[in-house]
Amino acid sequence: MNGSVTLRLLGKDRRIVGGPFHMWSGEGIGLCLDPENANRARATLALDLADFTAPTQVELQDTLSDLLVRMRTAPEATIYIGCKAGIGRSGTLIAALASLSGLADPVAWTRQHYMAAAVETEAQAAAVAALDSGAVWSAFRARSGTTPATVALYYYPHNASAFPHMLLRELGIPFELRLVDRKQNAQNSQDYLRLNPQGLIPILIDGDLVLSETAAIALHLVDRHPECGLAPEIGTASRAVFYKWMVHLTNTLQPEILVRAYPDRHVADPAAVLDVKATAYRRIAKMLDHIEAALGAGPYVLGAQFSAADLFLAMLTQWTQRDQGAWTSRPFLAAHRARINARPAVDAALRFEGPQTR
Ligand SMILES: N[C@@H](CCC(=O)N[C@@H](CS)C(=O)NCC(=O)O)C(=O)O
Repeated sequence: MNGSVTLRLLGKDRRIVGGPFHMWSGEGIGLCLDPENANRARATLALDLADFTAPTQVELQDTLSDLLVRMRTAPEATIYIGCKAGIGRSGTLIAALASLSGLADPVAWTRQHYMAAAVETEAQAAAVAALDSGAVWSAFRARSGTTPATVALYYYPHNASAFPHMLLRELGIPFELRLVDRKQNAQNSQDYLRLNPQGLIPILIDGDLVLSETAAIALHLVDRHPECGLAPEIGTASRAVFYKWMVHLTNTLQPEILVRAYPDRHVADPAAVLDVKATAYRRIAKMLDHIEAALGAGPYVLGAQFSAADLFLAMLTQWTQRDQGAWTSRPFLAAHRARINARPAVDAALRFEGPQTR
């Protein structure tokens, strides 16, 4: 049985054919997943998996990063992924590639577009769900010799830096985190003010570049790493919609949440603090209603395609957690937040930053 799909990887549409590996013609890139296959010795790449078994995360990351290296050097090549019948193990690797390309529900997508019976066991589906794309990109860079210089992010847990922190982990690039200890008012220290005269977190250092503004940092990072596909291609309608959401989030919801968090900065009369807070909350609620309606079943901000805008939204919904029911009463936002937080790279960032206390 054969099937084929097209997936956008490394900024290009790639044709991926799956099936029994003995049917691979020898053209393009051949990935063999069946240790007993008659064609195994001719394979470009091989991962020996017994029938009905799932790859470990390390095996999956190694194999996918090797495959990406081959795709990079042979941009026009068809990729043939095969095992004994082309259903379970091959379906798993195709679903893992779909996940890497940012598609929502990659197993369901693979069953719909490749083969209805693809991905045969729960362990195979779980391996796809647990895939850490940042780890794959990082391994890909190490293997292709394209590892970028380390960037540094000045952060404080659960501040606006949380979004670029999650993004750096999704991109899988080497980075350093530098704590700006707000408990010690370090954002107003001489050293920090030299980097950001506004005394605001975050700042990204990339070579000679010192960049403030969360949204600008994210746009810079996705542009520097187009291979990761965390923003649609420049010049397309999807890219325009991506810009719309990035700008919308940075100039509506984010500043309004800051008003609610620091109402005292917006009043001359301390007695007005509660009113400012209540008004900001009402405005936040309206903005969340708008996002809830626009997001719909999504499941992502851009629909089927995961992007950096989802990390931005996830950070902001996280910030509204103190407003009882702000997102729990909005099912699409609640599902979005759960979906994004379950991503291995996001989970690693959140665990690093620790529980949000405010
Ligand atoms: N528009 C800026 C806002 C940054 C911002 O307000 N950061 C807050 C933390 S979430 C901060 O550094 N506050 C320190 C202070 O107000 O003293 C961005 O998105 O980077």
